[in-house]
Amino acid sequence: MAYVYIDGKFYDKEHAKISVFDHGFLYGDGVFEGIRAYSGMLFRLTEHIDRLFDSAKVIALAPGVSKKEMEEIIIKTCIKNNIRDGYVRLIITRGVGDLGLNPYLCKKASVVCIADRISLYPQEDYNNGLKIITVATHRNFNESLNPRVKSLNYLNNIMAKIEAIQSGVKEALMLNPLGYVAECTGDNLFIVRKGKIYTPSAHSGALDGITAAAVTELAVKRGYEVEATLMSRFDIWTAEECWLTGTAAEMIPVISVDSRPIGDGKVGPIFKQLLEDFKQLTETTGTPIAL
Ligand code: PXG
Repeated sequence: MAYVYIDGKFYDKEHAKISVFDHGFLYGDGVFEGIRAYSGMLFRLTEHIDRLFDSAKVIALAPGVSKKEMEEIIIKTCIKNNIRDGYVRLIITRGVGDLGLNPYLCKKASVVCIADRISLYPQEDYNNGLKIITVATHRNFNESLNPRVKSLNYLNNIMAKIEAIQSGVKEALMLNPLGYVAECTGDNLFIVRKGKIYTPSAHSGALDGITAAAVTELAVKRGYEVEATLMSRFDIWTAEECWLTGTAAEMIPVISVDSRPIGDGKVGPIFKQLLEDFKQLTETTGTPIAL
């Protein structure tokens, strides 16, 4: 039986419900995080809680709990669900309000925590690599809904995902409004060009990926130069390697972008090396699931 935390109480899965008047449901007004547990430890928990609170701050949403309390909520939910390896979905919604946009009429934010399992792609995609395409749906302007906000309004990414799937591939490369490379629908992107590693810079229209930061640290430790920069599709098409990072997808190789094989069209050596380092990191570091 799975138990879901909602505003201070646990409910079994069937009874875990939020009001239809919650602005998270009515308007996508809220923020979320996805966190992984490996071997009884929550990977980069502080970073996820910090990002959640930053997202909330940007949309002027008071979480109603402290960061310390949020950490306890996550750990308690994992314990309640016997999670040692799994996935935590943490949500703050604007809360119940009127049938009108005004968030100031919502009395209190709601906090929801789900601890479950997640698997985005079959193992063969991790072994052989993904083929992806650029889609026509761009990431939002930073000045509208900044893609650094992990908000409950994911339609921008869902529209891109629909385009990819309708074209027969599983993931979409998204550009920013100026045509520079931003990210994929739920993952950050890396390439290797002439032995150096590149990823789109902070203002390119991507989420500040926590997995991406970890992989960057690992690459630097291995002696690679990693540059966060403006990237165009030229850089990707002519790269030797490409891969995606994300909490849900972890690290997944990309072997073709817009029908151009990346490098020799096979999973590359730098990816394989960093994947081993990443597995080691996730198995040996993190916040223990214990109170
Ligand atoms: N970009 C976007 C748009 C994301 O949503 C990432 C990059 C990777 O960030 P992290 O910090 O996780 O390395 C994300 C995160 C899902 C799912 O259900 C997606 C994410 C996280 C958890 C679950 O597809 N994306």
